Amino acid sequence: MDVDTIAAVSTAPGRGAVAIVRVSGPQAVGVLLRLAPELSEAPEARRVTLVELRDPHDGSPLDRALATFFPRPASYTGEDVVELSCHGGSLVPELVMDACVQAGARRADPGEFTRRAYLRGKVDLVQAEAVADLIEARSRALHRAALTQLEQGLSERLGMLRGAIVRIEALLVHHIDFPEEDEPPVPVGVIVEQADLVLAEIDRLLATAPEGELLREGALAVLAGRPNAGKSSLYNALLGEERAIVTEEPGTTRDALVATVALGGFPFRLVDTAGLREAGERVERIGIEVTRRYLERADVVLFCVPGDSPPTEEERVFVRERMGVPVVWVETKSDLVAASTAGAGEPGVACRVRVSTRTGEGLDELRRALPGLVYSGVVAASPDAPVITRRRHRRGLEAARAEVASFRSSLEGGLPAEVAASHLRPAENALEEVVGTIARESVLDAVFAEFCVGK
Ligand SMILES: Nc1nc2c(ncn2[C@@H]2O[C@H](COP(=O)(O)OP(=O)(O)O)[C@@H](O)[C@H]2O)c(=O)[nH]1
Ligand SMILES: [Mg+2]
Repeated sequence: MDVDTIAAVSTAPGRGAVAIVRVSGPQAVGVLLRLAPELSEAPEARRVTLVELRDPHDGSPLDRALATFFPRPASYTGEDVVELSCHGGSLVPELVMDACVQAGARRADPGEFTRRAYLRGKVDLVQAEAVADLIEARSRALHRAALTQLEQGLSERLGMLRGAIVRIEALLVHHIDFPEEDEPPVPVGVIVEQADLVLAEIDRLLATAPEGELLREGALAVLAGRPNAGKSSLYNALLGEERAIVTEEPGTTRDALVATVALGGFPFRLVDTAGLREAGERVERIGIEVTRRYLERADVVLFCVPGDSPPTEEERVFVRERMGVPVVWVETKSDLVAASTAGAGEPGVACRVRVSTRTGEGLDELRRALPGLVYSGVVAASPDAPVITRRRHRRGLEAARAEVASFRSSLEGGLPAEVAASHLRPAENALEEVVGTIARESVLDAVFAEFCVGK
């Protein structure tokens, strides 16, 4: 195969003690030998070797680095890989990169190392995506789901499903090819039963998709409540930094602020909004409109009511109107008043928490309560069970499900076995495309586009 050799800085840019330049391809060792003329041959495999890196053109010194050679196929990409651990910062890694290019390597595209790993069968497509998730993960929950995918938990499950469909095809053969065979065909009822088992398993996986996709995106948690209720203070406290402006003047937060934060180990997109009330001023009115739009999409609402002033009728109506979305009644400024029962027993309230951003009271309780309100299914499921975290997976499973369902109804409806069976191959293909056993270029482009350079 005629492949070029690629190189990239695999560590994050910026100041850092060490940076790793990764080189992969048939010329990986050649590139190293041109950068480290003191070496006369490839260094020992998978052993760290101290080398002086020099500019391939004029021999001027670039850095002292540690070189590790991973011969194919036992490397990340399945090709010859050389990793150079050089000094970090903005200059040295770039100088080493330039030298690699002079020595014959090409700068890698985003995700190209993992794409090569996929093309050489080192990982399947679901595992490749898990690598991206692992890098992106900011919560332990996504971290865990990604690790399960990396360990092929999801791929194995999809493979088992495909195997079950192939077995159904085999059962049908008796109906199609050998009508005169001595062996009696398997009764239609038995085949339908098998199809039902496949459908049930697909449904079990699909049921994890809503929460699984939230694991990657973060559940939308919207802070709402009257102006001055303490929303922005709570937003800052949950983020652990001063992002929203806190003032004594009502109506300061006019735009919505959104930040991703892990709460109780699960990812949330926390939204601070303008206060809810009929506003006179135009800018504030727009802010309130924005708030309403966020509320419509919210996965959970943190409804803030200051403990030192009783809830109004409008506020109680507001909570009742949040049908289908869990509402946390957050009694704010708990340092100002003794415990109250406001919000208790209020219809629509999923739980009540008293918080104070002054004393920190209730903040941990709130953090712990939130995941259970949004991620209850995933929390309840065994932690290592595979979870559908991507639209791509869901679409593939839905396509497979539709085909198996058509197969089942055709067979039951008395259509000829070969007509019914025509749905099985597309079902298998849909599953294979998720795992990446078969892949269209456009699918690969979409999967690897979200990677960073060097992965
Ligand atoms: N005592 C006390 N005051 C608070 C607390 N949280 C917020 N405040 C004050 O309440 C006022 C309004 O807070 P802010 O977060 O801007 O409310 P928002 O309009 O709902 O965003 C500010 O003066 C805050 O200092 C709290 O927990 N205890
Ligand atoms: Mg505010």
